[in-house]
Amino acid sequence: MEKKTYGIKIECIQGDIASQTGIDAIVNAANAQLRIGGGVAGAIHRAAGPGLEQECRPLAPIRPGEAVITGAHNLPNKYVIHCLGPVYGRDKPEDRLLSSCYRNALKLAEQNEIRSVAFPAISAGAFGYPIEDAANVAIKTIMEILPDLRNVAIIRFVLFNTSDLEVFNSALSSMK
Ligand code: AR6
Repeated sequence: MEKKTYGIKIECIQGDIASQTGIDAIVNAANAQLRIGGGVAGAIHRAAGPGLEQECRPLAPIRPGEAVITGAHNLPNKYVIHCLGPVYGRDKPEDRLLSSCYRNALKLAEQNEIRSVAFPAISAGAFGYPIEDAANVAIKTIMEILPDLRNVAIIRFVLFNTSDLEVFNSALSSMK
């Protein structure tokens, strides 16, 4: 589904974050070392090629809630914004740290005059964040930031499977 608020389009789709043609920046659910890993990070680094890890090396490590930006190498985008989400049950307070990921990613997007950004469900895989809670934090945070955005006009959530898509759709539709 999609929604337009403050002139900004927010949409949720099912798909692979590493094949978002036509989107300026994709967001990586990174590890602290910004290395290739599993899940989103694995898909992004495999599609980007080894140049991405090389560019990431001097930027690591990052802490939960932080974000850094790099080029996109062989991906069909201009930038990758790498966020380290909280490990559920370990990095606290989880909701604040997860919210910071979205805030810091959008701050970098604004600074780099990025028009469109695609996010995965940060922390909702290997890091164990329950998908409903992760979706609510993600959508609520985005809604709070919308009035401050000047450059970003499209925010896309890319969910890997239909059940996660339904959860994000219902979080989005329940927001004013
Ligand atoms: N496109 C979109 N979503 C995906 C994709 C994909 N290609 N692959 C998985 N997902 P995760 P995290 C979904 O584990 O929880 C890594 O190993 C997945 O179903 O990628 O933040 C890193 O190296 C889940 O809903 O990120 C870190 O160590 C969501 O994306 C650690 O995992 C996030 O899953 C980060 O864990």
